[in-house]
Amino acid sequence: MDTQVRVLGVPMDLGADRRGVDMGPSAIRYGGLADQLASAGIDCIDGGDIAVPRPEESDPDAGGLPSGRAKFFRETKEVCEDVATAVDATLMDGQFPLVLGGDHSIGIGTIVGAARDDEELGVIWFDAHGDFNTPETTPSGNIHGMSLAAVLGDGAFADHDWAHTPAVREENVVLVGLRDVDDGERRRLYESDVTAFTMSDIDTRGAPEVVAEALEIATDGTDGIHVSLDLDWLDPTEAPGVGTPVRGGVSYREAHIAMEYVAEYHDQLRSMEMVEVNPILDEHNRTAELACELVASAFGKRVL
Ligand code: 4U7
Ligand code: MN
Ligand code: MN
Ligand code: MN
Repeated sequence: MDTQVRVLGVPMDLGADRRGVDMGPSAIRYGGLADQLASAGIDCIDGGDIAVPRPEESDPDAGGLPSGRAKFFRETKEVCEDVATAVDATLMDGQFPLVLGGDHSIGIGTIVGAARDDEELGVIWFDAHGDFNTPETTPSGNIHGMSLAAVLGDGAFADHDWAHTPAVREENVVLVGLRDVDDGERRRLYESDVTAFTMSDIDTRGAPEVVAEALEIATDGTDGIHVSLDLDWLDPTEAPGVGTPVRGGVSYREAHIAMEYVAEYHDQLRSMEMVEVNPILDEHNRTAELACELVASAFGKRVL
C-alpha cells in the first residue's frame, strides 16, 4: 500500500467495566507498531491520542439513558464524534486511518468517520462477541457490547439520534469468530441481514475459507471496507491481555492468515482499528505486540 498511515489513539474505557483498556494505545505503540509497519513497507505518522474523559469525572447516568442501559452514553457519544472527525480528516488528507483502542465503543466513531454519505461501506468485525446488544437487550450496560448495533442505528440508539450510519448496510456487515453471544443479541442477529461466522464455522471450514467469504460479502457492491479487530477474537493463550477473554478463539496462525487475506484487498481497505488491548491483564505486553504483528500482516508484510 502506498498510502501513508496515520495512527490515532483513543484511550477509551468508558464503554467497558474493566479499567485498563485506556492504556491500550500506549501499549500498542510500545509494542513496536511503527517498526512493524515499516517492516511491511508502510510509511506512518502518529496523530497522537484523542482526549477521553476519566470515568471518575463523568456521570454514567448522564445523557438520557439510565446507566443500566448504556453507561456513559453522553461521554461515549462525544468521544465517538471526535474519533469520527479525526478519521474523516485523515481520509480527506489522503491518509489511511489506523485507530488504536481503547474499548470497542470507539468503533462507532471510526465507522461513522470512515463512512461517506454517497457511498457504501462494508465492515468486517473480528470478535469473540457479537457487540450487537442494544440498550434494550444489554445485560451489562456497557457500550462496547453494543457498538455494531449502534452503527446500524438499532434500538435506543435511533431514538437518541446517535450513530446511524446509512452508508453501512446489514448485508455488508460480517462478524467473524463468535463464541459468546447473549440471548438478546442472538435473536437480533437472526432477525438481521448481518452475516455471522462462529468459531464452529472456522473449525469446520477453516479460517481461510471463512475469511475469504467474509471479504467477499463486505466488498460486494461496496466502495470500501472497514476492518475492526477486537483482540479477544484470538484465543486467550495468544492474547491474554484483553478485558473479556473467551476460550476457544482463533490461533496465532489463523489470525495471521486472516490478516494476509485482508491485505489482498488493500485497494478496498479504507480504515482499520485494533481494540480491547488491556495491558494490566497482559503478560509482558505480548497481546499488544501481537496486535502490531497482525497490523503488519494486514498491510502486506511478507516473509519472502
Ligand atoms: B467486546 C457482553 F454480556 N456481551 O454486552 C456485553 F457478555 O467489545 C460482552 O466484544 C461484550 O469486548 C463484550 O456486555 C464487548 C456480555
Ligand atoms: Mn468487541
Ligand atoms: Mn465521513
Ligand atoms: Mn469482544
